[in-house]
Amino acid sequence: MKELKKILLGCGFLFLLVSCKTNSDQLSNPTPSPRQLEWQQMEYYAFIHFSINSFTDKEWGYGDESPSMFNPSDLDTDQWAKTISEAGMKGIIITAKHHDGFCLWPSKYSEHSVKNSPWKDGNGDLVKELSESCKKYGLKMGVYLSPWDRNHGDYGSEAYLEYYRNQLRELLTQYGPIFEVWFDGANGGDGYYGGANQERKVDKRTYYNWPSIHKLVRELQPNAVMFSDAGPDIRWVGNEKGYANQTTWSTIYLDSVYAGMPDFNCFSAGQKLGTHWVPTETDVSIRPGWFYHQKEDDQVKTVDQLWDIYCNSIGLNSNLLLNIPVDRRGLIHPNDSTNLIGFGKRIKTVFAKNLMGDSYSKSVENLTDKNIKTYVNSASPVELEFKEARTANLFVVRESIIEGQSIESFELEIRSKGQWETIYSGTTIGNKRIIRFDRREVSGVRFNVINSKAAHPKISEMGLYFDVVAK
Ligand code: FUL
Ligand code: CA
Repeated sequence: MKELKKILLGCGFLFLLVSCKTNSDQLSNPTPSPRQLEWQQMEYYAFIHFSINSFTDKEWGYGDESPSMFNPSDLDTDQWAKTISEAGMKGIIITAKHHDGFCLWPSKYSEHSVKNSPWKDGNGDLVKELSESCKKYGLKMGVYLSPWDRNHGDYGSEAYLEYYRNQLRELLTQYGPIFEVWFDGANGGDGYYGGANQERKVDKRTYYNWPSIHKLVRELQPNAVMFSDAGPDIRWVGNEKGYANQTTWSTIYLDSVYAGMPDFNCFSAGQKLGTHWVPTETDVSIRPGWFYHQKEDDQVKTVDQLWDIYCNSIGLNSNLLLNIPVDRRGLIHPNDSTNLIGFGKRIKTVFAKNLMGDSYSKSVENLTDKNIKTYVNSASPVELEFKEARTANLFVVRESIIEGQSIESFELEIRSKGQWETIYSGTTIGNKRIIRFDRREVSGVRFNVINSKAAHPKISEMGLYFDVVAK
């Protein structure tokens, strides 16, 4: 209740802030940085939660687990990378250290790591193996390094921050290019803390000295984007279910940035006149938990469920970070890989052919060239007619986000059997909007922008597709 009150108060405050700033900021038009733009085009990549929790059947380790428990029998990061690339994903973010503090690489600053585990007689480096597999399969690699550490005795003091930054330095200098650094905001308080077994609360806003951490990442990996509840580069979508907000602005008002902000709920839709470009990322697990639990072997999300998530995350101006809990052998379980590969095939099949390619309209070239730099100005409706009707049930539209995000409401009309009909009214678009509709014979498409920030919003791509599996 107290939490809810805090969130409501926070939202109220933000509302005030937004209404106060509306007039003065009317002309602000934030645009993505090159690193954000590159990240946004990745759209879909994997999260891997794998650590001691995979062996203790826990979601959050207390921090007192012995490294001897980490003992995967058949760990094979090539199997992960191969499956993930077959599923159509573009990268992998690994939990290099989760809240329990166990490190998947032999950090020279800690004994609580793979170097004291039976795996490879303590000579293994999982982050290194993964970076090599990613390279082999053309995937990018990202790292999750939990700010909260329930193992470390210094957690809560200045000395721990030095430790945290040292670890970050190792991860960002020893394993090649890193595309994303993931700062989790979770902090439950109690833990082992080097044997103290205490509750340690920190002020999430001030304790970590976020500016020093952001500076370090920029210095060591200038192309990496940083995720937290509110940025600086990417923000949390606000839930772990896989569904972005129907209205999703990539722009937000931002006064301070730190992982674990209590008012993150205010950020899920973003703000039309926001002053910073901080798009959302949707994180969700293919199973109920983030870590592997045998009892969830029959609860792996189906291809249909994953497809629904895809359309409601990537299709709502967000990127999709899909978690795969690697099992105790150190492999992606067959139930997960079957659905992942099936899902990859579904995506490939649906988007194999843009059915707008042969329209009469001259503008179609810029809309179907798969190049986000070319666009049409949508001051008047964008209307396309086809020589012959074709069966379709899915429509895609993209704004030229290089120029910012502008459209705040639109209508989609379809001509079927000679009749125009408005089949969808929506709000924001941004990087991509996917609209599914019941299959019909389509002989024309008309896209009307109703309201927009710019007088001439730019549409960079449009597509009409047929998903044979859907109705
Ligand atoms: C949360 C964590 O507490 C979960 O364990 C998981 O890592 C998820 C992605 O983020 O905040
Ligand atoms: Ca284009």
